[in-house]
Amino acid sequence: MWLPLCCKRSQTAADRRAPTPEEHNDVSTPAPVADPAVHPAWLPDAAFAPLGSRRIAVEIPARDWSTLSAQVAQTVRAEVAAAVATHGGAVVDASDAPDVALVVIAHNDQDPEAFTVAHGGGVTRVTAADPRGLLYGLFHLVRLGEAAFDGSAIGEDVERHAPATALRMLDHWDNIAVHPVMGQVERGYSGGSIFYRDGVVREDLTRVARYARLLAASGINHVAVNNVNVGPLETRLLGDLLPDVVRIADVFRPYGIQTHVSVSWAAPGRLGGLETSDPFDAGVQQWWADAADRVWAAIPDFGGFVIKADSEGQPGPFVYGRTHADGANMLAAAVAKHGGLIHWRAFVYNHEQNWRDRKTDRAKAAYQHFAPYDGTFAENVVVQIKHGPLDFQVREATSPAIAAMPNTRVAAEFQVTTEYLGHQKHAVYLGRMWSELLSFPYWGEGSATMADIATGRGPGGRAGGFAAVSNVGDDVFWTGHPFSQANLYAWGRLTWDPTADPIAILDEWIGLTFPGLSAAGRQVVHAILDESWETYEMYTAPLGVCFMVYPHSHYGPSPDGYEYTPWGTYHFADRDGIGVDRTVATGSGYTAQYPAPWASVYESLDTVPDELVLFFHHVPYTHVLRSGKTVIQHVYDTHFEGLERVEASIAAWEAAAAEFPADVAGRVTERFAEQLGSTTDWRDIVNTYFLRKSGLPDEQGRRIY
Ligand code: GCW
Repeated sequence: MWLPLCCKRSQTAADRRAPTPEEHNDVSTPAPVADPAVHPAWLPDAAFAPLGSRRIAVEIPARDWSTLSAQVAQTVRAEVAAAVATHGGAVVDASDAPDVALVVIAHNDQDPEAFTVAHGGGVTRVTAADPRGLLYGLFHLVRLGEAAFDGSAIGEDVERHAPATALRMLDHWDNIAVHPVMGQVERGYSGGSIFYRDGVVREDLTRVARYARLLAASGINHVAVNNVNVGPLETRLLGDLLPDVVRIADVFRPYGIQTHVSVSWAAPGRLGGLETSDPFDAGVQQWWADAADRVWAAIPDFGGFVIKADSEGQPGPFVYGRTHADGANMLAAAVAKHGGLIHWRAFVYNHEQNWRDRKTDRAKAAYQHFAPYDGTFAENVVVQIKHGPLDFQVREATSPAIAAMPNTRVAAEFQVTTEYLGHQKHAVYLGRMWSELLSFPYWGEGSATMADIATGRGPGGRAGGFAAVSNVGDDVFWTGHPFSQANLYAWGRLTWDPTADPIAILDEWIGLTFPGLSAAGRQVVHAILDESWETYEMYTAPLGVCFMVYPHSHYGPSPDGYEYTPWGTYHFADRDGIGVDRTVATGSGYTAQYPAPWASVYESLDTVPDELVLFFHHVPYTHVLRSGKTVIQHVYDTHFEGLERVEASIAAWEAAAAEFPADVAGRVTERFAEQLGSTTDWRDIVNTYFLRKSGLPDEQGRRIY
């Protein structure tokens, strides 16, 4: 019998047989049941109405599918069955005049996630070589709505859709044990964890199943389920808690998602009682090989390990005088025979710096630690590098390390959770920011972009993919601020197609999530979010200066918050000027880490883009930007305008709120009240700080304290 997927405890090799035709026709996969207590996000029932009112044929031949593909096939059938049951359509045979045909056919398409669409003779036809592609094709139809069936969005010519990369990942920083400082979810602003509660893995993983469905509908196919800061309890996910990982993987698999676990470099000691973690020690190597064997025996399609080593107190190979390549390659050898991946994070820097030391520049760290080892990492190591050299700031330069490793698989890492961007209390849409970063041409106009490098279209042709920290928790809206769902959605969509228009993605999200909304209502959400990243930048740290936040919480304005701490991020403001001199000529020399033309573009004050001027240079407050304004006047103007923009958003929201479901309206209104107070603090504290430091008044004589 084909057990309901949620009840299957583990996969064995025997499970990898092809399902029988009866099993294929079985729709006992639990249909996605609406839970009124949880917001449906971009998959409300109404989104399925155009599809679900059609006559739909699903043809998936019985074949020797992997367990993953076989279960996704079941999901496609279950989704279709649920949609037609709700919206009055029917599941029909291919010969019985369907309106929609979802077909797995022998294809020479090499990509199991690709699909094609075409519309002709009144039939919308989706084909794929593998059920996984068919699932993405199905969600493509859902996104298009009516336009998928009337010939307007899908034409007669066969159109192929395929993801830019096979590695489209979300990393959870969820802790099993509630961390005394970081809580259940590190940098989580959406309640508790959907996986864990108070020291145990949840019995009921229904939320995880719903999450898996949302992720599949946005394009995500890999999830790491625990924090990269791995505590003693979380280390046990490789040991006695492995059955819990099996349960989680079982819930993700039907939606084509592979599960990864973050591991601790100290695991051989913590779990195996070994006295060393030296990667050159045969006992350590054996311990990891055994651990990998155990994990893959339990979860044959397990994705691999994520590791944060020698970073912010996490142990790593440095203690043994070994390099990150030594460490990563040892783990890679342990998982290679299982087809596993090692995501080795490049977030390595000295967090015990002395603020008096003006030579050490944290921005240089990732490049210094990793670039020299380019070409020495094993084929199944993905070096995961944050998009900027610091830490997910609202504005920082792109990481030069990403472009420095053509012979290494590099994944670009982003943050969907808004650690430095308002904690999902502020309405901030990140699609436009990510899109700008992803399209950054590392060797100048028209050259390979960050997205090209990550997807294997860069100089060395190696694909590492995309990873981002999730913003989801057990909150009824998933993301605290209901509008922060747009970020999760956009992340998935951009990993599938990093060249997609982020504003079109925003509109797509609005249309799916608020199906009954008038055009005016949709326009209000659009207007609030459209340039909200720029707005947030306006009222927070100016011109790429970074980190003017309260230490630890990273929320709210504290201009000197990090200035005299060991974390190594400074702005050096004095009475004359501000900014970090990262030039070769007079500063830390960081600009030399970039290829041409950026090394010289950033080096010179004449060519550095305004928005990054304080990231690269220390300048007087009277320095005239390319915009024609002085730095000081830019600071004042943007901070006044930033708050005005938020006030305008609030006014627009208040006029439209009644059109939204009461729960959404209530939450958004509450968040705006917080955002208004916080933005006012930002404006006044940053302006006052600059006025007091510089003594230079605002040209417009506005009130500064
Ligand atoms: O952004 C910083 C966060 C830490 C986080 C770290 C990382 C998981 O403040 O909370 O730790 O980055 O990326 O590892």
